[in-house]
Amino acid sequence: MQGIHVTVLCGILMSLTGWTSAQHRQQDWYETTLEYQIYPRSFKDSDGDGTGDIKGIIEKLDYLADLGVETIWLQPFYKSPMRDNGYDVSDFRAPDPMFGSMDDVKNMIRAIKERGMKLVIDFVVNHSSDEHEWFKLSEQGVEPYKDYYIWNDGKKINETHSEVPNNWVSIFEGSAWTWSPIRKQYYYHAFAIKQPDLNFRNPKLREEINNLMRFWMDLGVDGFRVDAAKWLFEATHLLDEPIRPGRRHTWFGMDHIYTLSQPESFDLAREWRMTMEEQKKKDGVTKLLSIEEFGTADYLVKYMGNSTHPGAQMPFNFHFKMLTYEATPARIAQIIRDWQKFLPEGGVFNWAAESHDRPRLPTRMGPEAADSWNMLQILLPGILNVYYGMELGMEDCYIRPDQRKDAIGRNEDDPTTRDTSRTPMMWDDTKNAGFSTAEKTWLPVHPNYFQKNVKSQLADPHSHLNTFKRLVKLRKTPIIKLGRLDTYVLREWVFMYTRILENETVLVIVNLGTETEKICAKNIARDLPDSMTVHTPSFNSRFKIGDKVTLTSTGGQSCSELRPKAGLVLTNTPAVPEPAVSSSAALNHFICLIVLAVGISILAPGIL
Ligand SMILES: *[C@@H]1O[C@H](CO)[C@@H](O)[C@H](O)[C@H]1NC(C)=O
Ligand SMILES: *[C@@H]1O[C@H](CO)[C@@H](O)[C@H](O)[C@H]1NC(C)=O
Ligand SMILES: *[C@@H]1O[C@H](CO)[C@@H](O)[C@H](O)[C@H]1NC(C)=O
Ligand SMILES: CC(=O)N[C@H]1CO[C@H](CO)[C@@H](O)[C@@H]1O
Ligand SMILES: [Ca+2]
Ligand SMILES: [Ca+2]
Repeated sequence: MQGIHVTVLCGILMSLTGWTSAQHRQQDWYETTLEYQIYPRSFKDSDGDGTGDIKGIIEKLDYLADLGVETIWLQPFYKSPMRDNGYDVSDFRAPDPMFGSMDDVKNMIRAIKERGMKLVIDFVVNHSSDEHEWFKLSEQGVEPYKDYYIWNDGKKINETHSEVPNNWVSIFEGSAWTWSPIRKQYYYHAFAIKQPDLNFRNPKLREEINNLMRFWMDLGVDGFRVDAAKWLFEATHLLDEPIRPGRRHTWFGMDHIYTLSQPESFDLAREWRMTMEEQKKKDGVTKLLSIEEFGTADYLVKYMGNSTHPGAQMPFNFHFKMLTYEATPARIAQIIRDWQKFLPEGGVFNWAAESHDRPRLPTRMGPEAADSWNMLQILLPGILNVYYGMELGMEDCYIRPDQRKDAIGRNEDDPTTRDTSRTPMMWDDTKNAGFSTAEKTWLPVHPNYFQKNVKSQLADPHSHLNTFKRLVKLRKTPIIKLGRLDTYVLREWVFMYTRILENETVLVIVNLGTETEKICAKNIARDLPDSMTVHTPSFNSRFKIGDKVTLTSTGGQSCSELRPKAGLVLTNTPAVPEPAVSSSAALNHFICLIVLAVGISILAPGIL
């Protein structure tokens, strides 16, 4: 703990004085942060009701700190009637009792800070629940709430009747307009009837949302993640949306040119960032704005703004999440190069290969590829988002229709449910994987928990978890934080990249195919040495830490071979690297302590 405090103090000191290391630009905390995504229902149940909660998260913070997590992203925990898994918020300023009390939230924030970690929370402001106070007051026409939502008279048919304003449909059910008998107008809802959309064209509502951000930042929250930002604005002209030729008048049959991805959402991102920059002036800590919208890199970077008008530092990069075992190294290299090409100056990369909306990596790629994909992600530059359980190689779990909770795929004709990747975290081999003492958990625990759990993997030096931790340690060294990145397609199914800083090289090489492959890396990256040392092998690679790997077949040597789905992290440092604390980090610490001591003696001479 002491070390953490010194680091935190030094971080503050360095950012206050603008002091940077002689060699490298000082990076802000978010630029390389390892963010761990917690789905609160599924992480840890503290009270035995079968559902994860805030106290459960507090219990497991030491585990996360030990894992090397720097930022926690907590998915919705707000008060909600839970018609859409908590994405229908009835109070944006309080947790749902299912998850705990406001005191629990405050304790959690304090406990996160004590461990030197940051907290980012989900911000679900496309709509509220119709049970939210704002909606009830809006329905009654009470100011300032009157225009917090999108109201419309509809098309008048005769004296007593009107019909919906246009052909817009909701993704969940029928028309996107629902009649309020109280207000005698229609309100717009892109999702369920119980999820009226907020009106971001109303300055009063926008200020209300800015205040909401201030409320959470004052409590210690370090950032917000805004999911599905393409839903934030709708065109004001209310023209009908085109139905695609030969398709039906349903959400999936239409082109959503007026209800999705309106350009105003970029302005809104900049407005939110301004609110967050104001807060930074108060406490000196940069806040992280993360915006999710599916799109190509050139489109998503628009959310980042520019140096005078900054926007979201993290427009969520979805591209790895969509890949399956069919994704070729050429495709992976292209994703990385697109981001390299479009990233604005001063912008940072972000990566995420799993989420609560997609099947987990080992399910999409094959369980043998778990370590390889962790190598691939963890050693890239920028922000990395890790979905809980990824460190264990957790797989999707079959969920029978009678067990489903997701609003999508709840009925039997619709096989798509996202519940399969939302099952409880697996802590040990006791009942319910140590997640809960309940008879029945909210979703079933994956039956493989007796093998794949934190406790057993911590005890096994070759487990996914220990490999993950080793990679995370390497991630925190200067070469991964600052080194240059070059990607290569070595063979049709072998992907590799190098990270180079001064005279040091890290080579990540993964075989994503189904055959054993020769890895003659020097053929395409000529500056590489003839052979390198294994820093981290995947569990299925047959290599050990410290082994030599030959990368060329010149001079009577023969290139090493890599098994299907196996991966290696290689270095050019001869001895087995000890990435824990580099000497320059130790020196920084030392200088900081001196500066700190001098600072204290100047500010408070009485103490020393
Ligand atoms: C108005 O239109 C509605 C719906 O078509 C119809 O049921 C109703 O009888 C009409 N009322 C009058 C006064 O014409
Ligand atoms: C930065 O973005 C703002 C807002 O879009 C724009 O007005 C301004 O011209 C941009 N500045 C530069 C240097 O591109
Ligand atoms: C890199 O240079 C440093 C300083 O000259 C030296 O100590 C170190 O051994 C070199 N490392 C490699 C991998 O060559
Ligand atoms: C920006 C925002 O709040 N988007 C939300 C819109 O609604 C869907 C469905 O509830 C959520 O998943 C998004 O987070
Ligand atoms: Ca609980
Ligand atoms: Ca909207």
